[in-house]
Amino acid sequence: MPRLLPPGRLRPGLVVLALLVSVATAACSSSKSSNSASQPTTPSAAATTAAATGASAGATGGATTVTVTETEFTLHLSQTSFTPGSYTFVAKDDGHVSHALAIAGPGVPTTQTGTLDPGSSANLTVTLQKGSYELWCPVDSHKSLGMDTHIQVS
Ligand SMILES: [Cu+2]
Repeated sequence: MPRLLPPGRLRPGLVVLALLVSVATAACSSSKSSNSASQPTTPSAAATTAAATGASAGATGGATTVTVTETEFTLHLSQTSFTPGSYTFVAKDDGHVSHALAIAGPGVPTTQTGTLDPGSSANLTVTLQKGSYELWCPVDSHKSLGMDTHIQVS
């Protein structure tokens, strides 16, 4: 291997380090450059199509936000009438103990937030179809204590 640097000008340790770095860099770039997905797809076109489809279907665009206020031991939803579409449930722990929010129903396997401390909140975005969905607090036995409700999407 030819010398890359005049040995007299650098301390041996630095030369070794420089060689190691260049070898590592070469190995890294050669292994990555083979056939990694350097394919810049065109998400803008897809987004445009989706937006157009949504508009023709009469959707408002983004998800509808529904606030779910959690206290001991009830759930209060800011709206109770639902049509199919995308919804973001904002779970707000307005109580004195930790809560969380779970939802399940057609097309939505059980999905839940992490545990919320009192005063905090978390989002749960799901796509609702026609049918019945259940929302509940999965913490301890809160569900059986009353933190359980069903919504009808029609
Ligand atoms: Cu709870």
